[in-house]
Amino acid sequence: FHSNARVLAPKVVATRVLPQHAQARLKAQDFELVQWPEDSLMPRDKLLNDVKGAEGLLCVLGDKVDKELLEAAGPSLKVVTTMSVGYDHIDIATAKKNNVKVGYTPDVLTDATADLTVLLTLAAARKMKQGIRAAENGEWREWRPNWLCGYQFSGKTLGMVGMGRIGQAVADRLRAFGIERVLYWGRREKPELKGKAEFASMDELLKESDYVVACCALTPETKELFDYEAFKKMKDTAIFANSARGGVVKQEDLVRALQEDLIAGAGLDVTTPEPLPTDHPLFKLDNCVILPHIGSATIEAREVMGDICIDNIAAGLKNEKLRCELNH
Ligand code: 8YV
Repeated sequence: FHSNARVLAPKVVATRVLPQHAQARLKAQDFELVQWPEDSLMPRDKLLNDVKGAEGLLCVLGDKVDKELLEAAGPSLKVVTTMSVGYDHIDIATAKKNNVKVGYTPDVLTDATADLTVLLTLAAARKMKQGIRAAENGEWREWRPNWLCGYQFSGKTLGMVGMGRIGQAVADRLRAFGIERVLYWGRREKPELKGKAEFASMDELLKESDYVVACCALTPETKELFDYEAFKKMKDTAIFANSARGGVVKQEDLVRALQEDLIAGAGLDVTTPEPLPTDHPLFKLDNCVILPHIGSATIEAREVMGDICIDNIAAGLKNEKLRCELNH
């Protein structure tokens, strides 16, 4: 018996090519896969068009999953998954209203992101940008006792803004480097951290920390939290690192703070916008190290992130609970 009523394979739009193994898995799924084949942002017009009638959408940070996009997809859309732990680019309220499940990739990128945050903090504290430049530019002369001296971690206070999975992993790593006291500020005090870290007001944290590290989600409460006033409260020997979102910093104020030596240095994996134009004043500052949003960029993390996205889509299409579902 041959039925003409064979159910069509569900349409799934993927805005990026996934890491190798995940990509092979994705292709082997029983989807009608519409995938942007290039290593670049899927043009918005194309995405708005291709998403029509899709049941699943696999996206990344650069794709704005707003009301317009969710509505362009129409009522067929069952699941959106982002290949990230952050979901500030997704209109969660509209997704919820339209009964669209939202998946993300927590935990598996914690180590990679925490490692990179330590690297940034250390790079800023030890003047790595000036050091590399000096070594390459012929400024490296005889050994000089006062040349390129930075700061160490031993005995110092770390202030974590955001003490979730990544924040805690950063604090654990920096304790091993000798950090003596950890203050944190976040949505709520965490009883499980008692004895390891102290919940503090933002003011106290800024004033007392030698290292201030942002690992928080971008929300209305954290938007531009680091403005001129905040930098002014910090020690002039303080190092600031941000691997969260560029939006938690009022960037022109950070430029001023670094120019005026209100703080000693900054290490950023995230900026506004991304990519940051190469003529941006932050690039001209010796005391600012910038990386191109590579917190989760390890082979290990990215493969699992891809895997989770595929599992999220497959479950969502079957109306099942996602492997990593955002509870909204
Ligand atoms: C992602 C990130 O690689 O997970 C996040 O929130 O910022 C990075 O790990 C990036 O957002 C691309 O989706």
